Amino acid sequence: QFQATGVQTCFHGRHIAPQIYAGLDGTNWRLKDYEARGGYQALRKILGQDGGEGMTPDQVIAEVKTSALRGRGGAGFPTGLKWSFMPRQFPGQKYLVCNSDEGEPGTCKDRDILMYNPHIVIEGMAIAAYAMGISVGYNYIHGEIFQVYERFQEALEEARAAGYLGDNIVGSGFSFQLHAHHGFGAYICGEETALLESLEGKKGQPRFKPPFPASFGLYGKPTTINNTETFAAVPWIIRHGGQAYLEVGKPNNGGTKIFSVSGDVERPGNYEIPMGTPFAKLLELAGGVRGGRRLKAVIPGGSSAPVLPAEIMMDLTMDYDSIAKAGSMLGSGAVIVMDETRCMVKSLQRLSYFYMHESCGQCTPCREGTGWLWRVVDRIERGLGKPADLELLDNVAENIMGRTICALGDAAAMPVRGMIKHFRHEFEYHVEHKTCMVPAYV
Ligand code: L3W
Ligand code: SF4
Repeated sequence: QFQATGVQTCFHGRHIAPQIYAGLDGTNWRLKDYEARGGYQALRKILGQDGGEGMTPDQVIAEVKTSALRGRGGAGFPTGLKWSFMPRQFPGQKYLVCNSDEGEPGTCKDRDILMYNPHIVIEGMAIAAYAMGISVGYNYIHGEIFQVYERFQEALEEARAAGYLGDNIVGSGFSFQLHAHHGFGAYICGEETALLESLEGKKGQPRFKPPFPASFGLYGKPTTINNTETFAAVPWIIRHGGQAYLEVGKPNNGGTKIFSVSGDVERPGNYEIPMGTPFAKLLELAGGVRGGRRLKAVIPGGSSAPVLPAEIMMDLTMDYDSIAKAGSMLGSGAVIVMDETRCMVKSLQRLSYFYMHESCGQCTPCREGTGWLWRVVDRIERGLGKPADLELLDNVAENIMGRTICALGDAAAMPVRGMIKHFRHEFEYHVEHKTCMVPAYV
């Protein structure tokens, strides 16, 4: 499935200190394999099995806080802090939700985790449920990846049969029911509140925040939503300790991160490396720029992240703070590499089309603005642009940002501003010469 699309799966072995992908070979996803790798030991540990003392929910949350684990879905929000927002003594139902609605262009890490190491997500969710006193959870899986959904269902059945899910887990008295839900493929359902609406059976449109899901989530009840990779990081933290996880990465950026490297590299694929690893090292793991060409630019965190020119990117390390300081974001870790033959106008034309297509249409600046951005970039690309179009693009982007219900509006506007900031000369050339300055497109 992945190889058909030219992306190498996680078991190519070119990782650095992997925690989630460690030991995977493409076949060893079953419960017995996971247990042989030390799987479910963290859950057993907190539940006081195997002669241990167990851990209280507060101790589990404290360990996750120490680890400096940050949300792997895009925002990088501190996971331990998010878990501590959940009300403790809530009289009704609380929910735990895993966001596996991976749809960000360039991102293909979560489907790999679910396909080749599904039990690590189940264990991470069970630990999270224990820490927050939650008895029901859902994993919302992107609609277009049927095989992954089926694989996760099989893993759920194995975990239930072994007593790791359901009532009275491993005889501890703790109960957690976990279900899989198959989405329908809309990008916007990856936005956490649109996902909740969709899970409730409604049209997947974002809700206004606040209130945040921690106070008004699924069916209006307190809910914690984390990304697949975030949950997958938790068993390692519990087994080895938050401090050890923090030390694998760098301060405020604990642990490893999976990067989906695509575009003009020799070996596109998913690479798990410690936070703070130089970008140059990641590029080397991915085989370098394809055909020995010159690196031109990199989108470091999925299509919503502003593009960075090669000369800036080559000096950066792969972590939230380093990429943010350079004016972009680590996002979901999708690294899109562009070589010297790529036309930035053409690239932006495609990105703008995506956001116009995926806007849910609820708010005017996004619904109208994304279409406007695409039409202007499209006419520049086709040689019909006017000199005033660059200011117009900037103006439309500025008027979308911060004026919409969810982050999709900003995500559509930021790449436009990034492209024009760093590659203005290419847009001007298109307008003036009615053609492209990049040789491959002439
Ligand atoms: C309680 C508060 N909870 C924040 C929670 C909030 C959420 C998390 C982060 O956007 C980004 C976006 C995309 N009380 C809280 C609170 N929270 N303050 O913390 O919140 P936020 O608003 O910073 O981000 P978000 O709305 O979750 C996510 C970017 O990710 N993105 C998209 C990635 C797409 C995928 C994919 O396809 N797999 O991940 C890529 O970069 O642009 O900036 O849970 O509730 N006071
Ligand atoms: Fe919908 Fe766009 Fe508004 Fe988000 S910003 S709610 S996608 S119209």
